[in-house]
Amino acid sequence: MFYYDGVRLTDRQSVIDDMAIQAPDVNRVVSPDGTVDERAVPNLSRTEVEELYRLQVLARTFDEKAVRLHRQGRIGTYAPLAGQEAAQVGAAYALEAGDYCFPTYRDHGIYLARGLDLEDVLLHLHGEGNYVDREDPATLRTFPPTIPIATQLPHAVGVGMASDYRGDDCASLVSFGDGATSEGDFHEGMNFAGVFDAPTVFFCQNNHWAISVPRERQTASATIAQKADAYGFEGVRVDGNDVLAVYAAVRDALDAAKAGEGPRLIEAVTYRQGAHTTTDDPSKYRDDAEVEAWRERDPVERTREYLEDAHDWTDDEENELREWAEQRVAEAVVGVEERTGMDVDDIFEHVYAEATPRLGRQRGRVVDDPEVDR
Ligand SMILES: Cc1ncc(C[n+]2csc(CCOP(=O)(O)OP(=O)(O)O)c2C)c(N)n1
Ligand SMILES: [Mg+2]
Repeated sequence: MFYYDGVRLTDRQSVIDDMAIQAPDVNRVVSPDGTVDERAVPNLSRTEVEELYRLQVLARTFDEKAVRLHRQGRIGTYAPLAGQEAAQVGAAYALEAGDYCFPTYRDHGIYLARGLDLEDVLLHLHGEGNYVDREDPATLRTFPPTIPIATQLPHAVGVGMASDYRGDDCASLVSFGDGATSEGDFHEGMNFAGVFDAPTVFFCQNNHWAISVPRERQTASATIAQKADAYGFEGVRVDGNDVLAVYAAVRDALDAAKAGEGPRLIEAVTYRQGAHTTTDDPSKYRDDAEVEAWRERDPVERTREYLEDAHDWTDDEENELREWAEQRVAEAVVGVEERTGMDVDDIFEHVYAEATPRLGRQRGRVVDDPEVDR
């Protein structure tokens, strides 16, 4: 059992509130119990809803494989996305090709939904490539994942403002976590966006943890969405495990941004089912009961049940999809492992346009070192 300031972590009010099926301030289309708010269902065809499900299954399958690959020493440290599939896929699916997207280290689902090849995502985890190497970055409009927390927010606002000045009909979407809201860059980005009416959607995946720091130690605000008030624009809360609700909220915010209505903050209430990364052990700081309670609200399951009820999704279609996902992931692993790999001195690339003297000296030492396995 884990306590913070005498409060048992599983009894935390915000976690209980966020789990409440009828929490009044959380927008939902499909409730955890399967009830559908028909008025809120976005206008998507069966094929499109199927695509939202297919991408979540692919993300989950990829995620499970990546954790195993790390355990076998075949990739570097990995940040699992399990539990956040609906948030990531729903948000990325709402983007149009011309929009810009700024994901983080946990957003593998955003990359997949944005159309990146699985191999490109895996390549980065191999220590090679930066997600966009094999694509034309100008057409992809999706940036490499940011690891320094919140630094991507001012970038996304800058890109939004630039698009606005140029009169381009597009918006930028920036993804970040609950922990990122404590960073200066969060406030600077939000402030600029509010003052300059940037067409930027701030998409916060509140997964209730920032490594071992629980949500209520992150901020004394009742919600993350309400932080938008201070910057003069709207903040909304959405059930992050409800893919249709996430899609609808992000689509609405992007449309408003493109119509000149300025920025919006979306708090997607979700949960990090796994470890922070494959080098973290969450059993040291959180109760299994909390994890179990959120597993019962699994986003992938919820979408499948909705597809069955609303679109007669069959067992055969389900089995076919699962096999397809397993095969796609297996092929990507083979494809990446067959590559010859990178040269050790490549690690000195991509920091500065021209190496600084110190970096040059370091590179020289590595290149000359007979111990380095090239
Ligand atoms: C500027 C900065 N400070 C600290 C860290 C170390 N760090 C890595 S992940 C993380 C927690 C981030 O939590 P959150 O924003 O909620 O995202 P999540 O990992 O839950 O997706 C921290 C503090 C970092 N990467 N960058
Ligand atoms: Mg978090």
